Amino acid sequence: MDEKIIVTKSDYVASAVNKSQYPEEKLPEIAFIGRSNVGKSSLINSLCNRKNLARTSQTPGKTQTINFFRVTLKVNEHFTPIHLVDLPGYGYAKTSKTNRRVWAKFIEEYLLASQNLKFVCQLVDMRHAPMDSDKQFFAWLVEKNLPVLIIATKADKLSKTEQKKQFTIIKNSFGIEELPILPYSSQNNSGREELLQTILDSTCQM
Ligand SMILES: Nc1nc2c(ncn2[C@@H]2O[C@H](COP(=O)(O)OP(=O)(O)OP(=O)(O)O)[C@@H](O)[C@H]2O)c(=O)[nH]1
Ligand SMILES: [Mg+2]
Repeated sequence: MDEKIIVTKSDYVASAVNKSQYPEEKLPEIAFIGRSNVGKSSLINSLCNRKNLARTSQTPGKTQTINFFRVTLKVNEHFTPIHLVDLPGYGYAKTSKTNRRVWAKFIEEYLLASQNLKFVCQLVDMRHAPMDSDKQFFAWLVEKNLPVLIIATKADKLSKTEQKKQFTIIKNSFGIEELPILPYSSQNNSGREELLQTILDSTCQM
C-alpha cells in the first residue's frame, strides 16, 4: 500500500498569456483543460485543500489566463514540488461552427512549448455527453502526442449507476473503448488521492 500523499504547501506564482510570463522556476507541470465551468479551478482547490487558491465562478469564462500554482507534495518525508497549471476554458464562444476551433492560441502555444509538462488533465462534466469542442480538443492532444488523462467532474451529482452509463457515453464519443476515466468531485474530494498518486508517479518518469 502506498503511503498517503500530503499537500504541504500551495501558492499562486504567475499568470501568463505568453511565454515570457511563464514562471522562471522549472518544475514538473500538470495542466487542467476543459470547457468553461467544467470545474478546473475547483479541482485545483480540492487537490490543494484550499478554498480560494484558484478563483472559481458560477459564470463560465472566469479563468482568462494561464495560472501557475506551486504545490509541494510530501510522502514518506520526501518533498516533491510541482506546478499545477489552470488553463482558461474552451468552447465558450457562441460563434462556434462545428469545425471551428474555439480555444485561445496562447493555450496551444503553452501546451506545445512547455518542456516540463507531464500530462494534461482534460475535464468533462460527467452529467453531459462530450460536446464537439471536447472531442476536437481531445483529438488535438492525441494528434500532438500529449499524454492526457480524462477526468469526469461533478461526480457528486450522479449515482454510481448513472456514472457508469456516462463513462460509456464519454468513451464512445472519444472513440476509445479502453479510455481510462477518473471520476472526481471537488465537493467531497472523491478521486483526489488517486489523482495525487498519478501526479506523483508522473514526476518520477524520465
Ligand atoms: N457539485 C459540484 N459542483 C462543482 C464541482 N466542481 C465545480 N463545481 C461548480 O462548477 C462551477 C464552475 O467551477 P470552476 O471551477 O470555476 O470552473 P472552471 O472550469 O474553472 O471555469 P472557467 O474558469 O470559467 O473556465 C462553480 O459553481 C463550482 O462550484 C463539483 O465537483 N461538484
Ligand atoms: Mg477556472
